[in-house]
Amino acid sequence: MSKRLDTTPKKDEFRMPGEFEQHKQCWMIWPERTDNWRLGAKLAQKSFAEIASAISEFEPVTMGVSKEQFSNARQMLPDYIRVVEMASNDSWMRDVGPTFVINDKGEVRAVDWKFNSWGGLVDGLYFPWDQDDKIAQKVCEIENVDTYRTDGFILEGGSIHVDGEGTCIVTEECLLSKGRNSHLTKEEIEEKLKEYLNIEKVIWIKNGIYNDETNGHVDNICCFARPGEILLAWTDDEKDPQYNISKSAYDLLTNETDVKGRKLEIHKIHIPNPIVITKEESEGVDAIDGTLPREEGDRQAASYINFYIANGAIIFPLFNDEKYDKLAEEKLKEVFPDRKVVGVYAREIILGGGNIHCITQQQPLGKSIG
Ligand code: KQY
Repeated sequence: MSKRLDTTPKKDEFRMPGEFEQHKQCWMIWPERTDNWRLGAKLAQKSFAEIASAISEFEPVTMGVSKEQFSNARQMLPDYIRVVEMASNDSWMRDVGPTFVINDKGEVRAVDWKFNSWGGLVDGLYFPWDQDDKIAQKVCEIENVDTYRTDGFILEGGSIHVDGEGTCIVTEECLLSKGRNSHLTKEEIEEKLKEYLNIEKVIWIKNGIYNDETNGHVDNICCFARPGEILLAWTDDEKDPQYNISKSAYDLLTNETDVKGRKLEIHKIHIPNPIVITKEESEGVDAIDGTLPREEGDRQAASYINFYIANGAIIFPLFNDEKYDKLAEEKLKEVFPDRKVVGVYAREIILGGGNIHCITQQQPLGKSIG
């Protein structure tokens, strides 16, 4: 049985592990909404199936699927991927799923953040979001994991990255956005992160990737490879609007230390050449009031940082970019010499507003019941 707890992970000595620590499994949600995914979501489903299959070479994958899509998903996914019926509003497990925390005994619990579609009625991406806000609890019911619910504090999993040793990175653009916790000061938000992730230091970079519809989630611009080491999305093109954003993050991170006093080693990964929505792609998306439109010519927030760290592997997005796909792969191999680096073509995912990290959520290997 999964219980709601009224303490906090910090009080109970549970911490969020780094993504590079060992996993029990990966969670995903099947895409189907036709106002976000073009051509009835068929192409996105194929991409999600490819990503799930790539991850399942390294750790078990569970896919949440609506009752309408259950049979289709079941036949599109290999047998060894577990498929469970789960209502949702879309398919961003990183943001709507639980943030798992562990303690020194290997017990696993989870934080169930309140979710409001990346900005609620201020600048949220679709309405309603009531089913998405129940996903974390549903996952934890299936896994018999007790949860900390943060009513009164809104957060998505893609807006935080931790090193598992007490340091967290976030962007001001996202965590201080009007549509999330505008009733709280920056210091109060920092206190919430400290309580629920059991960290002691928050590093605030200013912005995320240019034009990122999540108000600049950190998981698209930088992440920890391991404690003390960071990967940062970069461009050498000073005319690109991404240049000043990445330069400002680089300067800030270069002068920062983590909670243990270590200087951060920063690895730059160049973004792909600009990716824009074509006329055909735009016309394939249903227009619905209340959902962010997908318009021809819109630049996508494409970045290779949006990869998933699986047990023994890195699953990263490819964009068919002749130069930068290869460079990203080489850099990832250099930074993660002990992991297999696997690229999966992910244009369909970026057209929906995110990438591989945004559609996955790791569950740490602990000794949770069930
Ligand atoms: O990138 C993400 N973490 C989520 C993007 C949501 C896009 C909704 N259309």
